[in-house]
Amino acid sequence: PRPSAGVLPHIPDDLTIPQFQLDPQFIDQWRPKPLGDGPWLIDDASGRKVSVPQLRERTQALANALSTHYSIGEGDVVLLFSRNHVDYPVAMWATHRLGGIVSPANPDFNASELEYQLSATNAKLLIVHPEAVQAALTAAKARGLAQDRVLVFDVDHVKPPVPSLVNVNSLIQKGSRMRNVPERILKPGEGKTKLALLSFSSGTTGRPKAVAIPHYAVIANTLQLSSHSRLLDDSTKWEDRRFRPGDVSIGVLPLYHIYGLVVNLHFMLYAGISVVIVPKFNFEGMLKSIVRYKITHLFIVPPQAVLLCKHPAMASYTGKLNSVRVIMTGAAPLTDELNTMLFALFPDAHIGQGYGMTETCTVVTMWPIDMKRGVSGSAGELIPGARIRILKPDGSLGTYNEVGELLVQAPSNALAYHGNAQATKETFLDGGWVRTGDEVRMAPDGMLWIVDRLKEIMKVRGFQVAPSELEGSLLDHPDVSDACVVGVPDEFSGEVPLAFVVLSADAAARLKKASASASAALEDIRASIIKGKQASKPRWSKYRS
Ligand code: AYL
Repeated sequence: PRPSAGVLPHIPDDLTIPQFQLDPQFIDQWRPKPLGDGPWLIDDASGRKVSVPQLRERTQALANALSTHYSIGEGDVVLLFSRNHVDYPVAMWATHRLGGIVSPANPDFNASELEYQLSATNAKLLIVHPEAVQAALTAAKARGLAQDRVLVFDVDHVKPPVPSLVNVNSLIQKGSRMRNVPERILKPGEGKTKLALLSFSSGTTGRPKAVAIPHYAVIANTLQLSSHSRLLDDSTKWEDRRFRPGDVSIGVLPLYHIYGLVVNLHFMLYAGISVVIVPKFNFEGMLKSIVRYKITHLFIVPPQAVLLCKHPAMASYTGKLNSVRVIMTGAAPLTDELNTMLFALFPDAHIGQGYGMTETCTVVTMWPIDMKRGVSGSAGELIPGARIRILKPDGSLGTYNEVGELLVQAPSNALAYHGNAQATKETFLDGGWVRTGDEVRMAPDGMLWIVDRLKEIMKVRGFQVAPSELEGSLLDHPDVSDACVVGVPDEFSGEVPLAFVVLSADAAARLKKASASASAALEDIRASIIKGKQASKPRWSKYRS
């Protein structure tokens, strides 16, 4: 660490996430005093605010109902299949209060993708967004889960397609009239192994796997970020603070992904910063909300930076976005060009990158907080508590300026791939080191540069895409006998998949015939053009199929 780096405080290993995040005896002990009665979670569309004490009450009430009516308890997995929602954290923390584990899923999954996650986690209950009900019911049925194990978040003006399903709000009402169920208390040290989350990641290869994340990991990363950003250091002047109680961030990142969940929810609330909860990212909607809520903090992925730099709607927002003081991108590389454009667009803001992965329960490096801007192109410096090794291709350890695979040891590291000993052995090494599959170089000034991705995974709009999963889908098609998927660069998405396929003999024969007809059609058209006549429609349509 540089001499000016933050000091890591004690990381409690006997607290659950909701105790740490919601209970005044813990949160008030460490975090800076909030301003007024904030921070809040704010529903983007309605502007409805929920304070931390209200979150605590709703969490307790839902825990009462989940325990009494659904018998959720020690070790049970609750799968959240939803867009962002103000009750998303309530559902998560209620499960934690009961000793349960939360597995967050991408709300755009189809029924078979969800079924895979349900089966990998052996989930007992699904809490879903009304738009995701159909897929949830199909997947639940395939897994033999009864329909009444699907609960629905309440969304104004959106009626769930199956009215008989129970909604979360009514359960909270019921639970608030019940006697409080006892909460799960951890023994000293137990936080390091007691699972809180099963988040999905492919790691270095193959299909997504359930990453076993204990309570301690989320608390650790929150405190690491706090110390990196000098949140707990009273000597940092107010004007120099990047994160101040009373600030407002916008939650356009999905909460089912670790970046949104840890950085934009747990770290923000801990820092006393409110979060505007946005169910679905929409660029012009985000601009309107930045103005409406005077947003100070933007946590985004590079494609959203592309929009900020290049979207035509930005023309009508000149001078209107100056409430924004901090912009952090992460989850995929940010090009030098975009970095420079962002600096020009927000000349007064602190702008930089963070780097990390689901397996390290989020942030490993971040731009140096005492610098106004990160070094363009660099992922920043290690945050307190994180240690790295650089493994050179010959198997020896590298030093500054040498390129090799990054290994990370951090208090926030996950424990394993749940139920997958083989994959665990390859990624979670002895001594608590996680293999990242990223090729990096550390400059002598402590800045980390991500040089390349050694692993098979591609990053499409910041999301992991496993080529092997797409190859598997292609191989399911009767006309395909082999397939290979690679990533190709794309200005907006970072990367997009490109598939090469070998057709089955039968399909190849059909294609040959079709292309012979297509060439004949083209010949006809060319001939007719040469003759100065337009190709007649009926003749063309004969070949089109
Ligand atoms: P997962 N630059 C280049 N590649 C990156 C960066 C970055 N700044 N951040 C993440 N990646 C890639 O689990 C890298 O290949 O991320 C890494 O192994 O979906 C992979 O993404 C991890 O993919 C932040 C903001 C961490 C975001 C994140 C993303 C964590 C989840 C820290 O400050």
